[in-house]
Amino acid sequence: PQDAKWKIWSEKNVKRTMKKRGSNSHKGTFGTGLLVAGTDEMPGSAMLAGLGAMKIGIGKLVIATTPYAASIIATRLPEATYLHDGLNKLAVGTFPDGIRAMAIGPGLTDEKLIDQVLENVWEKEIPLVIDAGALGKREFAPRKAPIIITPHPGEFSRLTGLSVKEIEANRLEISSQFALQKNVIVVLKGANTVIAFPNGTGFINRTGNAALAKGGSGDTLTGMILGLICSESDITSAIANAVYLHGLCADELVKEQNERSIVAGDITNVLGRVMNRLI
Ligand code: NPW
Ligand code: AMP
Ligand code: MG
Repeated sequence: PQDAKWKIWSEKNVKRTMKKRGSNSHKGTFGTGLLVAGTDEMPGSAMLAGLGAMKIGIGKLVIATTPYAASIIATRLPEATYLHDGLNKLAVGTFPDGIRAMAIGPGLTDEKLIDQVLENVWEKEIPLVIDAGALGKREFAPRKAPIIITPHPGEFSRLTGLSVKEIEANRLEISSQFALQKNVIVVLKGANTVIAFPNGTGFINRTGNAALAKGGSGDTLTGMILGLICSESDITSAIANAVYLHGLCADELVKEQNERSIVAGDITNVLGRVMNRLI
């Protein structure tokens, strides 16, 4: 990028900002995250996000989802705990204790309930990741704790009213303007994912490839972002590292398999291997 306010997030940055866990650390050190995701029709979205959060190092994870989705997810992710009918419970204000960060959206469809949940968490001082089904057009009222939105260009088009073509032609400027105007952190996905901060600065990510152009990749990323903002102290590098590692896993996977055959669930299978090279 020509502009000094934009920086490419590099391997060097990852190595500088991600550290080994302290030998005296315990699960409480790495925080409890709340993932609000998944429906009976899309249980996999919550499973993929859950795997992302847990395999990147979160301490504990609560998944608010339907009982049916929970029963499926728990077979692959018994390490998480579940808030049955979580969307309904959170909508009436029942909120689990000790939550350090929250992500909402993958696989969700009930806009009315989502809006109620968002209203209830708006005053809570925890970082909030908003993705997929929770990315409806909204005002983004002032909030003390950070808001991170993770749209793909189609979702960003719905949020901004601009066409996908306009967005793709001007990714840096448009995401940066939105971040500044709404005071949110924008993760505009797609090849060369852009991370724009409300202070006008931003990062560009160079990892990742077309193997990620498949259902569930974004859900996995949302979980990875939740996992790192919960377990790392600096939110800026936590978001950038999650995006970097998500792409790096895909770059690792294409060494062994054709990009067509890679599925979103493969991403977290190699996450531990790629992190071992960096941390
Ligand atoms: P097109 O098709 O290119 O003309 P939607 P979604 C447009 C859940 N999932 N990247 C595109 O236009 C998610 O979590 C569950 C992507 C189309 O009009 C959500 O809750 C899975 N799209 C829900 O499904 C696996 C682009 O945007 C629209 C684009 C819907 O999410 C799959 C697509 O967006 C999925 O993750 C771009 N670069 N550019 C599961 N296994 O449970 C333009 N578009 O309608 O929000 O659909 O992203 O699939
Ligand atoms: P979603 O559309 O929400 O499932 O998110 C897709 C994820 O895959 C995002 O993290 C994108 O950045 C990533 N992705 C999709 N296509 C590509 C591509 N061609 N190159 C790099 N990353 C991609
Ligand atoms: Mg998505």
